[in-house]
Amino acid sequence: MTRLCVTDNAGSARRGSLKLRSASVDTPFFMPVATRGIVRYVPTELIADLGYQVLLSNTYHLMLRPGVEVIQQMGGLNAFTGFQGSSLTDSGGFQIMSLEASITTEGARFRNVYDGSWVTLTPEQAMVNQQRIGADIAMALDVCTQLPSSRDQLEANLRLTSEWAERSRLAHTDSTQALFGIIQGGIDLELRRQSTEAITALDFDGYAVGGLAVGESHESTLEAVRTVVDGLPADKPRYLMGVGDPYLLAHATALGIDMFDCVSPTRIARHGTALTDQGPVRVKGLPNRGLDEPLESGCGCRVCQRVSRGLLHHLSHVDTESAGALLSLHNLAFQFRLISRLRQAIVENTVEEVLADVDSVWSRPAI
Ligand code: PRF
Ligand code: ZN
Repeated sequence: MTRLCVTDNAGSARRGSLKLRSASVDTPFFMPVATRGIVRYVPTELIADLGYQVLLSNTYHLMLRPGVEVIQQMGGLNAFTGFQGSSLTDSGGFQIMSLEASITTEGARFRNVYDGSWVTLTPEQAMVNQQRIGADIAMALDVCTQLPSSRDQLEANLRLTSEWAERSRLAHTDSTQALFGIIQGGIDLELRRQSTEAITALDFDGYAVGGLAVGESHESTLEAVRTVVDGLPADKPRYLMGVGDPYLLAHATALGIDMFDCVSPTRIARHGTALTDQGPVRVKGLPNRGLDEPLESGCGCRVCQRVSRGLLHHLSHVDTESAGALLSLHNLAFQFRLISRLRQAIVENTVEEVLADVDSVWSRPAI
C-alpha cells in the first residue's frame, strides 16, 4: 500500500514521493499540526492553499474530545477536519511525557486534560483508536523521555517502546492505513542503534525518530538522527518527530529525513514572532521606518501580499489574536518555502548552499 519512490539523491538527502491510501505526496515534507482537528487560528482550506499535503492530528486529544466514535461516524479524520489532503495521527506517546503519565508494562495512565478523570492508553487501544479515527498514517505507541535523563530511565523506556511497538504492529489490522514505528534512545548513540535494530526488525511502513528536540543541543539532535538514519532501510520513509526549527529541518533533510512536524511555526506566531529569511522578527518591536512595507517582500503569502508591517505592529499591541492568526499563516508559508527550497536543492545538488544560508541566519533557536 504505502510506497516511497525516491527520484533524486544529493549526498544522503532524498527527494521523492510517498504513496498513501488516497494520494501521493511530495517528500521531503513538513506537516502543520492540527492537534484537535484544526491548525490554531488558520482556516483549513488555507493550509492546502499554502501547498501542504499532509496534516497531523493527535490521538490522545481526539479520543478525549470529540471521541473516536464521533469522528468515525462523521466519515473519518479527513471528513472531520475538511482537509483536502492526507493525514497522520500521532499515537499519544509524546503526551506520556508531556502530561507525566504513569506507565506500566500494560500501558499508560493519564489525567484527562478536560475533566481530570483517569484514562488509560495501551498500544492496542492506540491502534484501535487510530484505525477508527482513520488517518492515512498511524503511529505506534512509544514512550518519549525528557532530556536530560539517566541511562537507566532511557533504557527502561526503550524496552517498553520496543515491546509496545511489537504490540502495536500486531494490533494494527487495517492494511490501507500506513503504520510507522518510532525509534527512541535519547541522545545515547548506543541506545539509538539498539532501538533502530529492534524497531526495523518489526517491518513497519515507515520509521520515525522520536525523543529528540526535547531539550538537547542541535548538535546532539543531529548526531542521534545520523546514527538512526545509518540503520534505516533506504526504501522506507523517515520521519523526525516534533522538529520544525529551520536549522534542524535543513540539516536533518541533508541527513536523509523525509518528514517533519512541529507546532513551533504557529505557536511562536501566536506569541508575536515571525519567521523570515533574516531570522525571527518580534512584531511588537518592529522599527518605525518601513511600516508601510510587507513583513517580507519576497514572501508570496496572503499576509505579505495584503497586510503592512504597520498593521501587524498595531495588532500585536491591541489584538494579539488577530496578529497571531496573520503571523501563523505567514510562518507556515515561510516553512513551506524552506522545505520547497530544500526539495529543489536536492534535485539540483545544491543542498550545501541552502545549508550555508540557513546556518548564517538560524544557528541559534528561533525562540
Ligand atoms: N513520540 C511521539 N510523538 C512525538 C515525539 C515522540 O518522541 C516527539 C519528540 N520530539 C514529538 N512528537 N509519539
Ligand atoms: Zn508572508
